Amino acid sequence: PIEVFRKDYQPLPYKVDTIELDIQLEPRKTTITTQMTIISSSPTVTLDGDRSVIELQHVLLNGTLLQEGTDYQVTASELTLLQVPLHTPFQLTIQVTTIPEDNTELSGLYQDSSGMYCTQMEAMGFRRFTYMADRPDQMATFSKVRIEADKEQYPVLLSNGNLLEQGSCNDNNNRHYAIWQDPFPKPTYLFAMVAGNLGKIQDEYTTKSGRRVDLQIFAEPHQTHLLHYAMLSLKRAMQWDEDRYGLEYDLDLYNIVAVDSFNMGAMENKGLNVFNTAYVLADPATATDTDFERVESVIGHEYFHNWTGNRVTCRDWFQLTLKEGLTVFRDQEFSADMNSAAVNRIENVRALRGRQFAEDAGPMAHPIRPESYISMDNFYTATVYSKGAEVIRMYQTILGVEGFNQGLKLYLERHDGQAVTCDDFLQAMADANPDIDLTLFRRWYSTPGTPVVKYRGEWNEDGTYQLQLEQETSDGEPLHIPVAVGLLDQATGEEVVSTQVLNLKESQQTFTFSDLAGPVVPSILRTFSAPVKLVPLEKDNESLALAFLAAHDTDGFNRWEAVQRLYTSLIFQHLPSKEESSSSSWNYVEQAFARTLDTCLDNSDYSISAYVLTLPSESTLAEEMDMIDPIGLHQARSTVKQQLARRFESVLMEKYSALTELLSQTKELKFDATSIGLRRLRNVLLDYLCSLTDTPEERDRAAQLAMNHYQAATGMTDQMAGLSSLVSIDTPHRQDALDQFYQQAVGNSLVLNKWFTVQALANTPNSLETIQQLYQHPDFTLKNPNRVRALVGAFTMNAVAFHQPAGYQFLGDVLLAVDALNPQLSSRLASPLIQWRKYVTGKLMKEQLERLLAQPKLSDDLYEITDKLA
Ligand code: B3K
Ligand code: ZN
Repeated sequence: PIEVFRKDYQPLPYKVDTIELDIQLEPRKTTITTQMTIISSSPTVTLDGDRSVIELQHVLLNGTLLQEGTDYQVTASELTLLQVPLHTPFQLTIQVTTIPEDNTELSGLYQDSSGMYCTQMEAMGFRRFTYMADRPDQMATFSKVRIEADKEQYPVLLSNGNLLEQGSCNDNNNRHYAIWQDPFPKPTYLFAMVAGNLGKIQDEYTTKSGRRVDLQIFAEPHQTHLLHYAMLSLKRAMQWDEDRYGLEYDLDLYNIVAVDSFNMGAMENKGLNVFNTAYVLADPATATDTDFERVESVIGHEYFHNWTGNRVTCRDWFQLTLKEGLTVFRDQEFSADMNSAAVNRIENVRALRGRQFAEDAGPMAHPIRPESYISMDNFYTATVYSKGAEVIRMYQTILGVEGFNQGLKLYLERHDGQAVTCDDFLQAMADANPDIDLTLFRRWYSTPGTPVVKYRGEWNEDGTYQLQLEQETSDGEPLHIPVAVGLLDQATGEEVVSTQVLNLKESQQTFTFSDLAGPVVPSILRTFSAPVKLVPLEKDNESLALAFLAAHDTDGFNRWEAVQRLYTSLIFQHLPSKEESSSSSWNYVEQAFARTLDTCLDNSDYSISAYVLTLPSESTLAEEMDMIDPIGLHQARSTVKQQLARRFESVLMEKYSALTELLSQTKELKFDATSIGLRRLRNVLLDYLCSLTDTPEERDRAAQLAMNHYQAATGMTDQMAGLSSLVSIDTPHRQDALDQFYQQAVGNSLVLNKWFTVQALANTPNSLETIQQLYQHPDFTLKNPNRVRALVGAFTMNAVAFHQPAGYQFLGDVLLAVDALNPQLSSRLASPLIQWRKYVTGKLMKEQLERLLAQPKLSDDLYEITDKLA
């Protein structure tokens, strides 16, 4: 395997100006003819191409057939032309053949399980399609893309841009063709084509300057009724980008295609997004509220890429966060505006802590702009995406919304049509905001690891309050950290200093607040203003202060955060290694829980209440530990959950019933923030109530409740909540409900995935056996990444099933099987082993890594991950 370094970037010595593609789809033999106009300043031209999937047929230069050996050379990954005209444009024609039916990696041109042909080119799939300079700074105009296929089997033929022409083939009436043209130059990774038997829904959108855009979303014909929410989300996203950033769509057509076998969430190909079905298909009967939220955000994300990614793209793949961090930030702001900003922030931070913090603390830690890679596909990480989005958010926090918007405007104007770097982005932000110094801020792009910010406050009798902040970073040098702070009066709980942003730029800095009437309690890092860990320098009164913030903080995020911290310390006291637990911890939690529960129906922030009542996840808790005992942690968390359930059983039941009543008042299922919040809250209460299963009577009661919940459910959210509770209870209802759900899933692959997941997550002593049986189930297949994630991905989150010798062994077996088919998928599935050093069972986890490394035929993707880990 070859490691590529950021510092080695070199511009290409030639440029491909225009490309014409002719794609002939025939069973087990696709022929691709590429014609390009090239101008070169070097006598040799080297193109990328993967000989393991494409077979070179011939090469012509200005119409003359070239000879292998004398005119060109081919290696496993390159085609080199040995003598090309200098500084004058020449025509290169290359013909290759390939068998998309055999492409199980789902990169390049492949066939979906439904039979349609589709492409995934990012990051380096184009070289698995034909020979070309397959890198993002090579932007060419795809002036003509002709696709030809069997008319009956593949009635729909799509590519980027505008449809120029379509019709039957003269020489063969069973075949037809379509010709597409994309007026915008683009890198290879944004090329796409699709051929299939697809149904669609259509709509239109008129941009603020009057461009009429046709919107089409395609899926398998029996699924088109599931596309309406995606269409609604698309129109909202188009409107929002105009309103918020003045950005309009730039073609007359916007196409989206839903594909069942897809490695990632979706792909922003110019004018032709390709989506994983899981992020585009949704209706109340088959999708949960979270699925709906995800459809909205991914539809938004891919749409927003049209400006941040497509119009302005990355110079090289090390700059990936330039488009991904920025676009995730944009989709987060979109979701925040469409739903609830506070809820959205909590969800995003939960995700960041659960995944990115672990990545940053382990051997795969990398800056948001990595320095090297073996397989670029391994760097589509939580760090590049989620931490990258936090870095963009910090610009906005430091510059203010107006300053940030000016910077973004300048960036897009200055670099429209270019492939640029993170430095260019920072420069635009700096130039648009000359009064603010961003010099130190640059270090966020090169510093891995989660910084720790420590604080200590001191109240003085002269009415001043001094807040001392310290920072620890992975290289010991300071970062520019915006710390949003507010102060609350200790006596009244009222906010006396509203949120202001302190710019922490040194290792240690003291900030003074004056004219205060009395002692104050600080609320620090409001709305999580920087991706750091916040810890007090003195632990003494921490819980007291947290309890105060839990009750009084005006910042919704920090109120939630305070309660989370209280839960965390209580849960940690129940770890097997801890001998004592303090009653004060329990009292603080009890108070905060009681207050939230008592008032949870008084205002419409149901989702916030739901999240406040939810204990931190095992992965978030694990992040706070030096040594992780996963089973002990799982039990400690369960114990606290049961204690709370027992202590508050009657109130939980009372609120549960009240919510049931509220929800039953509206007949039709609604998906506004309030309705989602009501369901979310009721399902959290259900989860507590169903955790009480110590005695046979309790078990019966819990099973009955869960079964009723499941059967009375009006949509997938409640159905899944009922079923999730039920599968963890030892009751005959369990199998009945699962069988019933299976019947319901027939014909819907996404619902079937839920059937696998709910069982893989079940909290039962023999869950591993169940999972291994499901692995043999006729509906299980390694060829569909969604199915694999539904079972195996979920399995690795089930502590009891996964963290045992047989569990690790099972993951090792699966990784080997998957790696032979789909390396992108296998390397992602390996990430639960990432922090083995921190686990008490680490030795056993490492054994699996070593076992993988000993394999002769490991993919580069999985090799890179396992080698770094082991
Ligand atoms: N840009 C794609 C990711 C492609 C992944 C390649 N392994 C999805 C997105 O972030 O929008
Ligand atoms: Zn993206």
